[in-house]
Amino acid sequence: MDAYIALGSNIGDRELNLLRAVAELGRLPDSKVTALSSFYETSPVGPIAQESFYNAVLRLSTTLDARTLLNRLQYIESSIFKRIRTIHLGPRRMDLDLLLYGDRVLSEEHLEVPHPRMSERRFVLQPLSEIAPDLLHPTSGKTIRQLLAALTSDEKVSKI
Ligand code: PH2
Ligand code: MG
Ligand code: MG
Repeated sequence: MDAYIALGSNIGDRELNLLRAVAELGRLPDSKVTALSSFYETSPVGPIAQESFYNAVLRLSTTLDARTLLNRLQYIESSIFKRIRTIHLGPRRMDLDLLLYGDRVLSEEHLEVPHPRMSERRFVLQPLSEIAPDLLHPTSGKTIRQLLAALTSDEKVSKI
């Protein structure tokens, strides 16, 4: 299965954090990183004033099921990056979000794919369109390129 994962960091050495996360994702069992976007510096989105983020997206070819993969992402956040869940949408050393799991549509507790906010976020769509512009978003039926073109927000997203 091809899964797409968004990476974000706005505490510490943001570039090093992304590199480390890519390496850890590549070490997951029965999984291989098959595409990686550029790294982007992005203005923080949401209600909290915080440092700018570095964001990226990668494709993982994996035989792990979606729930197991999600647990693995959370384990990397907490064990490698010592993330403690405090402020919702607040600063973090590493945030790993499961965007898409093949063309599955899942709506379970803590496991929603496609990620419910991905279509509004330039910091997700810009890197995703770099590696998968023609991929169909399973619920809207639009391509990633089309979703990106439809955005009106003026978030800053620049390649580093
Ligand atoms: N993540 C958030 C909230 N806001 N803004 C940017 N630019 N990048 C993020 O990864 C991000 C955010 C919550 O997960
Ligand atoms: Mg997130
Ligand atoms: Mg998250």
